[in-house]
Amino acid sequence: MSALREAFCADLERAASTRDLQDLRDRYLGRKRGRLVALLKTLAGAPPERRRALGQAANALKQEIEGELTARREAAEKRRGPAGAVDATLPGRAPALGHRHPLSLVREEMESIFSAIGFEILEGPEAEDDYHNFEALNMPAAHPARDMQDTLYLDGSIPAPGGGRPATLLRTHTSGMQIRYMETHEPPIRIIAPGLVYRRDTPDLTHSPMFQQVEGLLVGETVTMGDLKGTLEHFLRALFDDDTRVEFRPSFFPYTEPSTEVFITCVFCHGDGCAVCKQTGWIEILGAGMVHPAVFEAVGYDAERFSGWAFGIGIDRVALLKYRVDDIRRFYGNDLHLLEQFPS
Ligand code: 2NL
Repeated sequence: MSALREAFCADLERAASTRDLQDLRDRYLGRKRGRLVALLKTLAGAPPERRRALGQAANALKQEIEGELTARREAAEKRRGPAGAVDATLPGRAPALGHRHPLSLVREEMESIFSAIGFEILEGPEAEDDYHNFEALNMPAAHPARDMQDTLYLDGSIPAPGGGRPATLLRTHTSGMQIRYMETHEPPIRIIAPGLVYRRDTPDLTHSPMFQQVEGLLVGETVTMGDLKGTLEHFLRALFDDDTRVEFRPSFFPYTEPSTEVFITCVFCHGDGCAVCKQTGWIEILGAGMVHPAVFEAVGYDAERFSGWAFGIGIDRVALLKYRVDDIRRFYGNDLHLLEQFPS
């Protein structure tokens, strides 16, 4: 009898849940296989003069066990609160973390490469005025780049042929921020301007009316095309591969002279020739050049004293190449199957 009592006490000590308590009740008090029932049965074979005392002791033990089990269960229920209530003692569910957007990953990588070599990061408005987006960049009123085909105007402010009120528009590049910075700061300057830009384009595999760009600008007294080439080569090798080769070919932009379009060895075939690089082994990755004197004049810099270089690179295009994504529209589709593949 006392052995049974000790066994029960030990088991009760180990019971951790209401489930364990129910198990204990079955094992000790169960009608068919309960240990107490088994004990009562053995009493039938005890000497008649002791049977009564043993029966009483067994009943007392039964009540004690029942009492203990009930007390434990009630204590557990009290901790848990009313039925259906939250069990505050359960471990919490881990919150689902979001993921970095591939375009954010590429933008942050570009920002950290330029931060490390002393460039400041600028942010500014997506709604821009005609002057900072075009005029100050040597693109006068009749310039084809200002064509309504390319620019999204705001408030129906499409410029009237004879002038009228100044147009506001969605910036077609982030140059406006750099113009504003030059208006308020003297050289030397080293800045990059990342952000969303807008063009009136029909979406397809490689075009989106909204995309992201990083522009960079460096101005000082002795800045040369050699500085441009060395810095951009460093940038592109840090962004892609250490052994990426970089080629500078002549080009034209209204705001730089001379201008260059910059190619890297194809990230898919490493120069052997494939479908992506159209068998050339090279991929065009950015545009750049020496800042046009007309831009310096617009911001009040002495173009005889100062020189500088600038570049512009599309974040989307880099992300397509780096992450082997086949369609720029995927970056703006909010599709979790794409987004969940990138880190938190
Ligand atoms: C491209 C390349 C480019 C710039 C952007 C720039 C900015 C200022 C002054 C001079 Cl404030 N230039 N930006 C220069 C060269 C190229 O973009 O592929 N654009 C579509």
